[in-house]
Amino acid sequence: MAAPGRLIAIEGGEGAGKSTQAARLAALLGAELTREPGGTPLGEEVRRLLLDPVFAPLGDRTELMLMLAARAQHLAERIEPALSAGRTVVVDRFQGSTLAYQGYGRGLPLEEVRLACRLAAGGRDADLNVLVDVPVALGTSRRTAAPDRIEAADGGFHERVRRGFLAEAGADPQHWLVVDGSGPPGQVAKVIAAGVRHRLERGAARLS
Ligand code: Z5A
Repeated sequence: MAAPGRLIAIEGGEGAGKSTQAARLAALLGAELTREPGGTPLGEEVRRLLLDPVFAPLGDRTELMLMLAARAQHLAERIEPALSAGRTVVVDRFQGSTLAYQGYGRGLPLEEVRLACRLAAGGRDADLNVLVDVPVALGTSRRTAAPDRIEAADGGFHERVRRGFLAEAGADPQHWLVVDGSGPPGQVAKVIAAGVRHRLERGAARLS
């Protein structure tokens, strides 16, 4: 039987360059690449509902529960089978985003959000979270389309999200790697690759 694979989450605010970096890292590691909300047919449908401005304003707890419903299905259908088969999975956003957006950003009590995450994910969390950090204004300036429902929240919300990510990373440095995302994509990718390798060699997480 294969040794279980490892789950690496790429996190950050809007326009940080997460999707770009998640794709590069997955290619480098030969890992499975997926995203949240999404990653399964049901999850992608939930994502469409979550991001559609037509549903604004959506209740904060409704938003949390939809994010977590998509995650539960993602884990059951895709992530857990891949990890069990010994594959490394790179996921573009995971639990760190729920804490940052629904906890710090929306203001839901953090301990309730943590508990709800544990319930939805059966206790599964990323072995390593890579936070691609950029100032909010830089992330917003990289927007190429009309803002979706969550992007359209005010600047104060996005500042709280950024502070939330940094707080979570600062509180658990063993499971978080913080990378400055303001340089060119190739340069950011090199820093992530070196940081992930270093963590894996140190044993904080292990590649399959
Ligand atoms: N959300 C949540 O609230 N709770 C949860 O639990 C989860 C998610 C899981 C959708 O996610 C929303 O879901 C998200 C949080 C919420 N809402 N917000 N805001 P998403 O990942 O699809 O949303 P996003 O952050 O808005 O994606 P994004 O704007 O596409 O950002 P990105 O993935 O960080 O960046 P990118 O796609 O790699 O790049 C964006 C553009 O910048 C693109 O034109 C690139 O070519 C360019 N780019 C990328 N890197 C660079 C660098 N280094 N320099 C210059 N330009 C760059």
